[in-house]
Amino acid sequence: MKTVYTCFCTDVIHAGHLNIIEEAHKRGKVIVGCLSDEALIRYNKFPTVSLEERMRLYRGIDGVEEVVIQNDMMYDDVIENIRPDIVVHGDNWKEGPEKAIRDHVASLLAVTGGELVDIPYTYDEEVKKIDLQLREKLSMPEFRRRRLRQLIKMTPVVKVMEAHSGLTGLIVEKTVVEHEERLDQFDAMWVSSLCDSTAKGKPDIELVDMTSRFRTIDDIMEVTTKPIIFDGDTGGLTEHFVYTVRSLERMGVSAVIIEDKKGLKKNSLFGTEVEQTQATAEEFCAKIEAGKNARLTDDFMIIARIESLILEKGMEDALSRASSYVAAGADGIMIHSRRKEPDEIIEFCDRFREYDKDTPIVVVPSSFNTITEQELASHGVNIVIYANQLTRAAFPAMQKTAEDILRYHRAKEVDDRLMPIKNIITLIDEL
Ligand code: SPV
Ligand code: MG
Repeated sequence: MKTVYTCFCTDVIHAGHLNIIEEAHKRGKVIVGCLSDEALIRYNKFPTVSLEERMRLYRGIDGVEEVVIQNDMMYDDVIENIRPDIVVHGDNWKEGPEKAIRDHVASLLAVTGGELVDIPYTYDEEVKKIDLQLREKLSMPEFRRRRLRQLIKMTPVVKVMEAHSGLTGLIVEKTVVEHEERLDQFDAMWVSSLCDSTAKGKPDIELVDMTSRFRTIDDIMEVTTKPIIFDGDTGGLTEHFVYTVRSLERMGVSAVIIEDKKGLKKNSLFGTEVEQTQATAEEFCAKIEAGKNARLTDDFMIIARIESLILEKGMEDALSRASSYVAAGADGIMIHSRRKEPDEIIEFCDRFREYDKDTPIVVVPSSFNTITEQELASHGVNIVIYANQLTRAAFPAMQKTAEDILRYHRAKEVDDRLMPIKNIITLIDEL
């Protein structure tokens, strides 16, 4: 009897999966691998049920002999341990980023003498409907809101990319790359005050009002499912902040980050070149406490952002504020720096982690951009935010195109670097 292995990464069984099991069963004894939560999220498939529930679901399928956990999206461990005679999979992995996984499995099987069988992938109306229902569930406020806390537990580092419109939200939602035999994608979105203001042609000084900022969130939420971290600037007056917390929480936003500045806030990357005033620790703690009291669920996070390094108030000030903010109820600490080197961020994280092992640490490596996510995680960082790169990428491309059309009095010269018309009209999926 041959051993046939297939890996599932689904929360719902439909006709396509049953077909794969049937085809596998014809060839021998079927072992199903259940992809772990951590591997699933790198695969752009956030689990809506637990690993145990998924295993139970797969065990219940006729023809399945055994279910095992597959911890890595690449099959090295399972192929070494199980040594299947045959691996079956839907033929949809022959193209796109998943092709790298297929190629890797083929190379492993070439060594063990196993066979790879691609089963025609079923994508009929019923399967499409199930896919849509899953997306629907993932985009619901309750589900989306708690996903950030879940991610912090599930992955060594939560990767967050800036979004300021439906389109940029879609880029963060859908971009998956294969690099060095790994698939990767962003986990969450950052609604940056800098980029939201810039997109509206306004300075980053809390000028764009909350109603407009909520509208941006709504545009993003309409077309995505990933969790959102909102840049709440200073949080405004405490009396206003409590309303902001309620609104964000109700919308399904996962976290608000507020910074310990007061008065006319300017962007942190100006540092001490402009006048900016830091609130006292007591004032800021009172705002955190008020926000925590206004919150209705434990899922929603209020993260305190410390501006001491930006304003050159020193490491001791930053660390002492971190302790006070955590004691006031902050669900996370964001530490910011505008130095090119990551040394002060690393020092802060190492020293903070000496006495606080749990409170999530958030960083925004815009200036100190040489350090990798993995290195940051090794110093205790939980969330890495790429706060403005999409805006900074788009702006020069648009400006250069505008200049060249003016220069040449026609659009031919710029056409080579533009997305083809056919692609732009099919960029957005229709329901
Ligand atoms: C933002 O993206 O608006 C931020 C991060 O607050 S920074 O611009 O670096 O201050
Ligand atoms: Mg900001």
